[in-house]
Amino acid sequence: MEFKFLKFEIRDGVDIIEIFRPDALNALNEELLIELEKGIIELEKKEESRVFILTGSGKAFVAGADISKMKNFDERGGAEFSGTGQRVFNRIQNSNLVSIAAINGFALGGGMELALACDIRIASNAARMGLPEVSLGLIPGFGGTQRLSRLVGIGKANELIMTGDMLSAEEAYRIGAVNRIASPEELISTSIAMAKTILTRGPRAVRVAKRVIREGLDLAFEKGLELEKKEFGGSFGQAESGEGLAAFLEKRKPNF
Ligand code: CO8
Repeated sequence: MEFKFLKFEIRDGVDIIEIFRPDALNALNEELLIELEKGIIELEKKEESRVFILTGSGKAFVAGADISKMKNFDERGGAEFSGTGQRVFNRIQNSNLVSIAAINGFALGGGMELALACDIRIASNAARMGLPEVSLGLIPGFGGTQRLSRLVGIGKANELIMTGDMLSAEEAYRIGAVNRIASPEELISTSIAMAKTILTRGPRAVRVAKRVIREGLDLAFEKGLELEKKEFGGSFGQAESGEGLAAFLEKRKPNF
C-alpha cells in the first residue's frame, strides 16, 4: 500500500519506519495516525520482522498532535482524536514486535507520548522532549498521563506535565525517560545495534517477556508473579528453550 507520511527501510536486517511530514515537524493528524497503525500491521505480517525502529525526518521526531486540526474540536471531537491516538499507540505497546524509538529531535506532546508507547527509547543528544499540553490549555491525550508516571514515577511526571517544560536528552536520560543517548550521526546505528542484539535472542522468549512485563504493570504484584511463573513454565518443552539450553551446555551460539 502507498504511504504518504511514512518511509520504510530495512537496514542491516532491521525495519525502520520514518515519519515524514516536513511542513509540520511530523505533527500527528488523523491520517498520519491511521497510516502508522497500518504500517505496524504490515510489519507484523512479515514473518522475519521482530524489532522495528521508529524515527522522524528532519529536526523533529514528532512535534505533537496537529495543533491546526485541534483548533476546531468540540468535546466529542477531542475525545475521538484522543481515542484514535490511544488505539494506535496501544497497538505499538501491545504488538509482538519490539519497538525502539530513535528520537532524533523534538518529541513533544503526542510525539513524546508516541515515544513512551515504544518499548525502548534512544535519543540523539539534539533531542528535546516534553509534554507541553498545559501551555495550550490541554492535557496529554495519547496516553501521556498514564505512561509517563509508570516510566519515571509520579513526582517527575507531575513536574513535567504541570510545567510543560522541555527536557534535554541528558535530563531525559537522567530521569529514565530514555534508555540511551547517542550523537545525531550515531542515533540510527546505535538503535540498529540494540535491535540486532535483541534479534539474536530467543524470539519467543523476547515476545513473551515483553507481554509479561507489560501485563504485570496492570496486575497486583502477586498476580504478576503468578503470570511470570506460568509463562516461565511455558518456556520449557519449546524447541527454542531446547536449543538455547543445549547451545549453552555445548559452548556454542544458539541457532534460534
Ligand atoms: N502541529 C501543527 N503544526 C506544527 C506543530 C504541531 N504540533 N509543531 C510545529 N508545527 C509547524 C509550525 O506551525 C510551522 O509551520 P509553518 O512553517 O507553516 O509556520 C512548522 O511546523 C515549523 O515549526 P516552527 O517554525 O515553530 O519551528 P521552530 O523550530 O521555530 O520551533 C517547536 C519548533 C519548538 C517544536 C515549535 O514548532 C512548537 O512549539 N511546536 C508545538 C509543540 C507542541 O506544543 N506540541 C504539543 C501539541 S499538543 C499535543 O500533542 C496533544 C496530544 C494529545 C492530543 C489529544 C487529542 C485531543
